[in-house]
Amino acid sequence: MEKSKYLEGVEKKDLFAHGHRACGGCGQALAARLVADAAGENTIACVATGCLEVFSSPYPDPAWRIPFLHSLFENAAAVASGVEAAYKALGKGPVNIIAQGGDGSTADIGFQSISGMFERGHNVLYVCYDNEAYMNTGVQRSSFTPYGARTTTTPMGNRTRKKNMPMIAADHGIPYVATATVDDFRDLQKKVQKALAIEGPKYVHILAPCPLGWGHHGELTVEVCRLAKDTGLFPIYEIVDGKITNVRKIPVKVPVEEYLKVQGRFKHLFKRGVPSEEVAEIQEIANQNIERFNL
Ligand SMILES: Cc1ncc(C[n+]2csc(CCOP(=O)(O)OP(=O)(O)O)c2C)c(N)n1
Ligand SMILES: [Mg+2]
Repeated sequence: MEKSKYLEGVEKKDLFAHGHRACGGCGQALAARLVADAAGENTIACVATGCLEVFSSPYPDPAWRIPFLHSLFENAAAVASGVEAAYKALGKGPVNIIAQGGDGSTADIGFQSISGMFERGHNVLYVCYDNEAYMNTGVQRSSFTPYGARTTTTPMGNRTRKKNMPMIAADHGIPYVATATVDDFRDLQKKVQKALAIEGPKYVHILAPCPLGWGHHGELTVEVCRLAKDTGLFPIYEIVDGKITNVRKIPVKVPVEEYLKVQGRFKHLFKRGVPSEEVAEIQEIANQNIERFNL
């Protein structure tokens, strides 16, 4: 393939480089880059349909500098399982295999192929980029959409609570599960490397704010992550061999209002600045997390 003009000057170590079409401030683009660079060159990315695949793979300027396989919306984990089995059968490797998908892919349509991959014990890391809705097709609700959030299919605010995927993953008995956000590069990359060093199926769940779908300014993506953690709405922890460990303690607890008010998707919860009763419900969710994980 002819080298694109966009590739001039790209250093070899940028394994997810420029040449992608993500929106400014896209949490998922940042996360994908951090994951690729943490994993290193000896890595194969198996990516489900979704924003990441669409903005990172257009010919002739793909952002990936590692082998990249685009699967369907529902089967990144099944494809990654096949790649791992093929490497084993051919006696090749070792190689890092990272299945990657959005929240819709992970929580909903790809759920059974992830469960199968965990249950069969494939040596694959699954990374979920959680932007809490189906962004690629126009911000429809997924089962990771939080309570109260407005999406195009929940115009009055989502009525259900977010599915707890890290716990569901851990309950498969897999050796490593972790949560991370894109405001703490070092923590995220350490978790990817730790996961890849462990034999068997691993799951890393990354909160990846979407300025378009969440209605925050792109430059606030990192701040939004910090607020998600400091309110207790997105707990940071690892589960190693079934035991919750390395829980990030909240330095100063922040009321959920601070998190909700910077995002357009929660604007309807404040009538003339006054919080509605849904805000109290969301605070209750945060309080339950604080208690459950001892944040
Ligand atoms: C079987 C099937 N149904 C629907 C679609 C359309 N589709 C493509 S991507 C997508 C949403 C992706 O959402 P998510 O996994 O959260 O990723 P995001 O775009 O938010 O990063 C949908 C509904 C599809 N490609 N295949
Ligand atoms: Mg999504």
